[in-house]
Amino acid sequence: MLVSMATFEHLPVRVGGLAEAVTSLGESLSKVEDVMVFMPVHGILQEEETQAEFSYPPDRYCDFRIFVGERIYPVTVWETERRGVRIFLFSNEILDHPNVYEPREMFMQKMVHFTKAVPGLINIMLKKEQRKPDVIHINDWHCVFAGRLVKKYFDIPFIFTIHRLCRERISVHELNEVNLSELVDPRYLEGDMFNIEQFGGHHCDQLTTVSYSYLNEEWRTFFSTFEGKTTYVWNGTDSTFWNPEFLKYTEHPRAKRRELVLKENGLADGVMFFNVGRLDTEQKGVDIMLQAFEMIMRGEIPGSDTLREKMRLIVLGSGDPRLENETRRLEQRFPENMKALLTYLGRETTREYYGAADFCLIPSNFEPFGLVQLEAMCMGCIPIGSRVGGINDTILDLHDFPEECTGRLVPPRNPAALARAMIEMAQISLDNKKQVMLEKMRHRGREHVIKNFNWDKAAERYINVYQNKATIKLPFVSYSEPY
Ligand code: NHF
Repeated sequence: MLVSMATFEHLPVRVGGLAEAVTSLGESLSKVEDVMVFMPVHGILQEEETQAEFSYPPDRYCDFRIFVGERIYPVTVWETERRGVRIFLFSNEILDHPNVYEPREMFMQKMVHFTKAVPGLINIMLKKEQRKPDVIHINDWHCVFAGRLVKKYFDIPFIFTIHRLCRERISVHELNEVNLSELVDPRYLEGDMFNIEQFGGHHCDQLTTVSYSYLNEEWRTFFSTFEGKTTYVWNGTDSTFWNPEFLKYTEHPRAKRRELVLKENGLADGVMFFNVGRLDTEQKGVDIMLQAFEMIMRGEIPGSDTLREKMRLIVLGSGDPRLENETRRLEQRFPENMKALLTYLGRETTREYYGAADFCLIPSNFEPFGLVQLEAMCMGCIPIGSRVGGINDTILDLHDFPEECTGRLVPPRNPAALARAMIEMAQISLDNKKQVMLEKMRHRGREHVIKNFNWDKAAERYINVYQNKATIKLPFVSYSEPY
């Protein structure tokens, strides 16, 4: 089968988890199928990272023109390769813009150019290679219109994966302006606007999202409309990279590594909690975590008066300036307990933190899948996460599954509940009699991820989706499906 994947992110272009997901999936699919990726070039052609990631220099695959509004734009498609995947990078004055999603006006233009350029490439591919993709796998709403046109003009099945619902709408006027009125379908209009994900859901052959719980949570609001052609495919993670064997202090026991890492950050040894990722309120719930930590430090949570001295929190990531300020404020208030690293330190350094911390906090308000909990479990760092989306599907909770547990789940948007779980886990970690139990939990976490959440498994399931063999039946239940 020739699988084509359309996306706005693929390493080295990385804004969020989408890049990791598409890159890793492509790589795993390419072990069994022919895979090509279509992406706007986002101005990365000359960059060092591109040269390291892709075979270089790329070949000029083709040139053609597209009509947008009253203008004709040239498009060049560059072809390169990464670990068995053919990568097609679309370039012109709009598609070269280095920002992926901003500003909105530029991003919308990029989407329009990409929509028109993808069928342009397939047309040329038909002539050059006498073949066309057997499926087009669309990742997130930005590529939906390209999927629709490819299906319409080349009769290629269109698979739509929602990595995160964005509920983005576009006006009929905007589409008319760029001569895409053929996409306007009165059935999906809400006034003058239409919802692009709804449109994608209606036109695709198969609709997927990235976890069972997210599908369940958004069933009523979105997915139920597409019952019968909808399913979920879990993401995976690369357990060969997220591996304690590669740690700088790998020969030391975990407690020693923690002591060293805390010392590097100017903190004395204690119970170490770690949070990594984008500082964001809407999805990632970082504000909830900061509130929970403050409640503990103020002694407001049962048990915290005796334990607060020992609590350590390291926050690694940047984002919303208000949250950055709030994180700094707490750090200044509790300098012996907290360290804020408001930056991105790269995967290798992040791995050192997972390899040293006792617990990883994932306080998301919603999370379609989430990769942090998998990375943490791979590194023996016990996750404490919200009972939502992929976090709920991947962590086996201490109280729900006493024999099989890999972490702790707490209700979302609830700082007191998170704080109580942190105290509970800190008490366990300080109890000598419970060390063996914690060790087992760390070990099981890594095994659980390796077995159930790897990209080869995801690729296998996507192939079933491409062949129309995977849908799930109602009714839903409120807990995860068995693995
Ligand atoms: O892991 C890749 C990622 C997910 O939960 C994540 C998200 C965006 O919000 O599928 O996409």
